[in-house]
Amino acid sequence: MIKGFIFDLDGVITDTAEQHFLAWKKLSDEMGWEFDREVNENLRGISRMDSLRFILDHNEISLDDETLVELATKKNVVYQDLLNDITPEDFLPGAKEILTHLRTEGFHVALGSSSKNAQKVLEQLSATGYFDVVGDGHSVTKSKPNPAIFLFGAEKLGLQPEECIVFEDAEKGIDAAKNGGFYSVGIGPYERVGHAHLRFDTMAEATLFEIKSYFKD
Ligand code: B16
Ligand code: MG
Repeated sequence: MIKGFIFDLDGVITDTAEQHFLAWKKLSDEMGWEFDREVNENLRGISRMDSLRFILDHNEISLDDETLVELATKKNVVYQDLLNDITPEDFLPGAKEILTHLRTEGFHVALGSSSKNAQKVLEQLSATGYFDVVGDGHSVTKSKPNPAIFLFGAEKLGLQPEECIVFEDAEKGIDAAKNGGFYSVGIGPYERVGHAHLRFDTMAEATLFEIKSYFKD
C-alpha cells in the first residue's frame, strides 16, 4: 500500500536547470571551455562535482582535486546568486497542486534531491511546509543512480521503499528509485524516463487521481 511520496527537486518541483546552465556557462566562458545546452542536459540530477568532471571530460581537461573544489565553489556562488530570483510563482505547473493534495489526504512526503542548495530553493518557493523530511545533497554521500537519497527519505518517513513512490525527471534518478525497490514516476520524455513504472510528459498531468488509478492495490 502506498503511504509516502518522495520528490526530486530540480525538474519536478521547480526548474533550476536554467540557473545551473547559466552558472556553468559563465565559469566555462571564463575558463575557455566548450559548454552548451546539449552538454548541460547530461548534468540533470548529478552532483556538482560529477557535473564539473563531466564538463572537464568533455573538454579533455584534467585538473587536481584542489582546483576542482575551487571551480565548483566558484560556480556555486554564481548559482546561489541566481536562486535569489526564485519566487513562489516558480513551481512547475502541477507541482504545487499535487503537493497540496497529498497534504490534504495525509500522505507522508519527502524531498530527495542531489542538490546542496535544496533548502534555499524550498525557502524561495515557500515550499518547506509541504515536506515532512528534506533529503538533499548533504544527507548522503552516494549519488544517484545509488538509491541512498531515497532510502534516507523513506527511513526518515518510517516507511519501506515499496510503500513509497519516487518522482524523478532524470534517467539516473529513475535508476536510483528502481535500484532501491521504490515505485517510480518519470517526468519527461520516453527516451529519458521511459523506464519508470509510470511516465508523464510534465507535472501538470501527474495528478493524484492519475497516480492513485495506476498504483491502486
Ligand atoms: P547543487 P535534483 C540536481 O538537482 C540538479 O538537477 C543537478 O543539475 C545539480 O548538479 C545537482 O542537483 C547538484 O546541485 O550544485 O545545488 O548541489 O534534480 O537532484 O533536485
Ligand atoms: Mg531532477
